[in-house]
Amino acid sequence: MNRLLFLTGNAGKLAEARHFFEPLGYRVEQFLIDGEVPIVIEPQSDSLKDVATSKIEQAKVHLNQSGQNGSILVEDAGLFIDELNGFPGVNSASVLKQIGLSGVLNLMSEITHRGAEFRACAVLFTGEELVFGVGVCRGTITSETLGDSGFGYDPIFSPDGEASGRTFGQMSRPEKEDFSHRAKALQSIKKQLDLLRR
Ligand code: ITT
Repeated sequence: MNRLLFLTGNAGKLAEARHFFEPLGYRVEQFLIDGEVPIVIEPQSDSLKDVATSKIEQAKVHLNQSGQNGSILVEDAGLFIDELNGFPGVNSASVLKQIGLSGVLNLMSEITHRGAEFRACAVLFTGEELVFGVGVCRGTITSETLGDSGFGYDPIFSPDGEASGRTFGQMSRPEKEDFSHRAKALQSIKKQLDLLRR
Protein backbone atom coordinates (compact mmCIF):
# COMPACT_ATOMS: atom_id res chain seq x y z
CA MET A 1 0.00 0.00 0.00
CA ASN A 2 1.30 3.48 -0.87
CA ARG A 3 1.93 5.71 2.10
CA LEU A 4 0.53 9.21 1.80
CA LEU A 5 1.69 11.71 4.41
CA PHE A 6 -0.75 14.60 4.76
CA LEU A 7 0.86 17.65 6.33
CA THR A 8 -2.07 19.22 8.12
CA GLY A 9 -3.03 20.17 11.63
CA ASN A 10 -6.72 19.93 10.73
CA ALA A 11 -8.30 16.63 11.79
CA GLY A 12 -11.37 17.27 9.60
CA LYS A 13 -9.27 17.65 6.46
CA LEU A 14 -7.30 14.53 7.35
CA ALA A 15 -10.47 12.48 7.79
CA GLU A 16 -11.81 13.64 4.42
CA ALA A 17 -8.56 12.85 2.60
CA ARG A 18 -8.48 9.41 4.25
CA HIS A 19 -11.97 8.66 3.17
CA PHE A 20 -11.09 9.72 -0.35
CA PHE A 21 -7.68 8.09 -0.91
CA GLU A 22 -7.92 4.88 1.11
CA PRO A 23 -10.27 3.12 -1.32
CA LEU A 24 -7.66 3.94 -3.99
CA GLY A 25 -4.98 1.95 -2.17
CA TYR A 26 -3.28 4.72 -0.17
CA ARG A 27 -2.60 4.60 3.54
CA VAL A 28 -3.19 8.21 4.54
CA GLU A 29 -1.31 9.32 7.65
CA GLN A 30 -0.85 12.67 9.25
CA PHE A 31 2.73 13.79 8.56
CA LEU A 32 4.34 13.92 11.99
CA ILE A 33 7.92 14.23 13.12
CA ASP A 34 8.53 13.16 16.72
CA GLY A 35 4.76 13.20 17.23
CA GLU A 36 4.36 16.82 16.06
CA VAL A 37 3.09 18.34 12.83
CA PRO A 38 6.19 19.93 11.26
CA ILE A 39 6.02 23.71 11.30
CA VAL A 40 5.44 25.39 7.96
CA ILE A 41 5.25 29.14 7.48
CA GLU A 42 2.36 30.22 5.27
CA PRO A 43 3.40 33.13 3.01
CA GLN A 44 1.26 36.28 2.85
CA SER A 45 -0.49 35.81 -0.48
CA ASP A 46 -3.98 36.10 -1.94
CA SER A 47 -3.43 32.92 -3.91
CA LEU A 48 -4.24 29.51 -2.43
CA LYS A 49 -1.94 27.98 -5.04
CA ASP A 50 1.02 30.10 -3.88
CA VAL A 51 0.35 29.12 -0.27
CA ALA A 52 0.02 25.42 -1.15
CA THR A 53 3.20 25.54 -3.27
CA SER A 54 5.15 27.10 -0.43
CA LYS A 55 3.78 24.50 2.00
CA ILE A 56 4.78 21.55 -0.22
CA GLU A 57 8.31 22.93 -0.71
CA GLN A 58 8.72 23.18 3.07
CA ALA A 59 7.15 19.73 3.51
CA LYS A 60 9.72 18.23 1.10
CA VAL A 61 12.54 19.60 3.24
CA HIS A 62 10.91 18.19 6.41
CA LEU A 63 10.45 14.81 4.71
CA ASN A 64 14.12 14.63 3.70
CA GLN A 65 15.27 15.63 7.16
CA SER A 66 12.97 13.15 8.89
CA GLY A 67 14.26 10.16 6.94
CA GLN A 68 10.67 9.00 6.32
CA ASN A 69 9.42 8.06 2.94
CA GLY A 70 6.12 8.25 1.14
CA SER A 71 4.22 10.74 -0.96
CA ILE A 72 3.28 14.01 0.69
CA LEU A 73 0.06 15.96 0.46
CA VAL A 74 -0.70 19.52 1.48
CA GLU A 75 -3.85 21.49 0.93
CA ASP A 76 -4.96 25.04 1.40
CA ALA A 77 -8.59 26.02 1.45
CA GLY A 78 -10.78 28.98 2.25
CA LEU A 79 -14.27 30.41 2.17
CA PHE A 80 -14.78 33.35 -0.21
CA ILE A 81 -17.97 35.38 0.39
CA ASP A 82 -19.18 37.35 -2.67
CA GLU A 83 -20.56 40.45 -0.93
CA LEU A 84 -17.54 40.70 1.38
CA ASN A 85 -15.16 40.86 -1.61
CA GLY A 86 -13.90 37.35 -1.01
CA PHE A 87 -13.44 37.72 2.77
CA PRO A 88 -12.28 35.70 4.71
CA GLY A 89 -10.54 33.93 1.77
CA VAL A 90 -6.92 33.02 2.45
CA ASN A 91 -7.41 34.28 6.01
CA SER A 92 -10.27 31.85 6.73
CA ALA A 93 -8.43 30.00 9.50
CA SER A 94 -7.42 33.10 11.48
CA VAL A 95 -10.81 34.79 11.01
CA LEU A 96 -12.59 31.69 12.31
CA LYS A 97 -10.31 31.70 15.35
CA GLN A 98 -10.80 35.40 16.00
CA ILE A 99 -14.53 36.00 15.42
CA GLY A 100 -16.03 32.53 15.05
CA LEU A 101 -19.05 31.57 12.98
CA SER A 102 -21.26 33.99 14.92
CA GLY A 103 -18.91 36.85 14.00
CA VAL A 104 -19.14 35.97 10.30
CA LEU A 105 -22.94 35.75 10.51
CA ASN A 106 -23.03 39.14 12.27
CA LEU A 107 -20.98 40.69 9.47
CA MET A 108 -23.60 39.39 7.04
CA SER A 109 -26.70 40.34 8.99
CA GLU A 110 -27.72 43.09 6.51
CA ILE A 111 -26.69 41.19 3.39
CA THR A 112 -29.37 39.57 1.23
CA HIS A 113 -27.19 38.16 -1.58
CA ARG A 114 -25.51 35.37 0.35
CA GLY A 115 -23.49 33.66 -2.39
CA ALA A 116 -20.07 32.27 -1.45
CA GLU A 117 -17.66 29.58 -2.47
CA PHE A 118 -15.20 27.25 -0.87
CA ARG A 119 -11.96 26.89 -2.81
CA ALA A 120 -9.25 24.32 -2.28
CA CYS A 121 -5.81 23.82 -3.77
CA ALA A 122 -4.14 20.50 -3.00
CA VAL A 123 -0.63 19.45 -3.99
CA LEU A 124 0.78 15.96 -3.89
CA PHE A 125 4.50 15.24 -4.17
CA THR A 126 5.02 11.72 -5.49
CA GLY A 127 8.73 11.72 -4.67
CA GLU A 128 9.44 12.85 -8.22
CA GLU A 129 6.65 15.09 -9.39
CA LEU A 130 4.26 17.70 -8.07
CA VAL A 131 0.60 17.13 -8.91
CA PHE A 132 -1.83 20.01 -8.33
CA GLY A 133 -5.60 19.81 -7.97
CA VAL A 134 -8.05 22.65 -7.45
CA GLY A 135 -11.70 22.50 -6.52
CA VAL A 136 -14.49 25.03 -6.04
CA CYS A 137 -17.86 24.57 -4.39
CA ARG A 138 -20.48 27.31 -4.82
CA GLY A 139 -23.18 27.79 -2.25
CA THR A 140 -24.82 30.21 0.16
CA ILE A 141 -24.19 31.35 3.70
CA THR A 142 -27.12 30.48 5.93
CA SER A 143 -28.53 32.96 8.44
CA GLU A 144 -27.84 30.67 11.40
CA THR A 145 -25.55 27.75 12.21
CA LEU A 146 -27.13 24.44 11.23
CA GLY A 147 -25.73 21.02 12.15
CA ASP A 148 -22.62 19.97 13.98
CA SER A 149 -20.96 17.57 11.54
CA GLY A 150 -17.78 18.40 9.66
CA PHE A 151 -15.55 21.24 10.78
CA GLY A 152 -14.72 24.90 10.29
CA TYR A 153 -17.36 26.81 8.32
CA ASP A 154 -19.47 23.72 7.52
CA PRO A 155 -22.45 24.70 9.73
CA ILE A 156 -23.04 27.99 7.84
CA PHE A 157 -22.44 26.82 4.25
CA SER A 158 -25.13 25.24 2.10
CA PRO A 159 -23.84 24.01 -1.28
CA ASP A 160 -25.71 24.80 -4.50
CA GLY A 161 -27.62 21.79 -5.74
CA GLU A 162 -28.56 20.68 -2.24
CA ALA A 163 -32.33 20.68 -2.73
CA SER A 164 -33.39 21.02 0.89
CA GLY A 165 -30.93 23.78 1.78
CA ARG A 166 -28.92 21.70 4.26
CA THR A 167 -25.47 22.85 5.31
CA PHE A 168 -22.30 20.74 5.17
CA GLY A 169 -22.72 20.64 8.94
CA GLN A 170 -25.92 18.63 8.44
CA MET A 171 -24.34 16.12 6.03
CA SER A 172 -22.42 12.91 6.51
CA ARG A 173 -18.88 12.85 5.12
CA PRO A 174 -19.85 10.94 1.96
CA GLU A 175 -22.73 13.36 1.33
CA LYS A 176 -20.40 16.34 1.66
CA GLU A 177 -18.04 14.68 -0.81
CA ASP A 178 -20.67 14.87 -3.56
CA PHE A 179 -20.26 18.65 -3.51
CA SER A 180 -17.04 19.57 -1.79
CA HIS A 181 -14.14 21.66 -3.08
CA ARG A 182 -11.71 19.25 -1.38
CA ALA A 183 -13.22 16.17 -3.06
CA LYS A 184 -12.92 17.95 -6.43
CA ALA A 185 -9.30 18.93 -5.83
CA LEU A 186 -8.40 15.39 -4.72
CA GLN A 187 -10.35 13.85 -7.61
CA SER A 188 -8.31 15.94 -10.03
CA ILE A 189 -5.07 14.73 -8.39
CA LYS A 190 -6.28 11.14 -8.58
CA LYS A 191 -6.97 11.45 -12.31
CA GLN A 192 -3.48 12.83 -12.94
CA LEU A 193 -1.90 10.06 -10.85
CA ASP A 194 -3.77 7.48 -12.93
CA LEU A 195 -2.38 9.08 -16.11
CA LEU A 196 1.17 9.16 -14.67
CA ARG A 197 0.98 5.46 -13.86
CA ARG A 198 -0.02 4.42 -17.38
P1 ITT B 1 -3.76 23.09 7.62
O1 ITT B 1 -2.98 22.65 8.81
O2 ITT B 1 -3.98 21.99 6.63
O3 ITT B 1 -3.28 24.37 6.97
P2 ITT B 1 -6.08 24.69 8.41
O4 ITT B 1 -7.23 24.40 9.32
O5 ITT B 1 -5.17 25.85 8.74
O6 ITT B 1 -5.24 23.35 8.22
P3 ITT B 1 -6.76 25.87 5.86
O7 ITT B 1 -5.84 27.01 6.10
O8 ITT B 1 -6.68 25.17 4.55
O9 ITT B 1 -6.67 24.76 6.98
O10 ITT B 1 -8.29 26.26 6.03
C1 ITT B 1 -8.68 27.56 6.24
C2 ITT B 1 -9.92 27.59 7.07
O11 ITT B 1 -11.02 27.18 6.27
C3 ITT B 1 -9.90 26.70 8.32
O12 ITT B 1 -10.47 27.44 9.37
C4 ITT B 1 -10.79 25.54 7.97
O13 ITT B 1 -11.48 25.09 9.10
C5 ITT B 1 -11.74 26.17 6.94
N1 ITT B 1 -12.11 25.15 5.96
C6 ITT B 1 -11.31 24.60 5.01
N2 ITT B 1 -11.98 23.63 4.37
C7 ITT B 1 -13.21 23.57 4.93
C8 ITT B 1 -14.33 22.75 4.75
O14 ITT B 1 -14.33 21.76 3.88
N3 ITT B 1 -15.40 22.96 5.50
C9 ITT B 1 -15.42 23.93 6.43
N4 ITT B 1 -14.41 24.74 6.69
C10 ITT B 1 -13.29 24.55 5.96
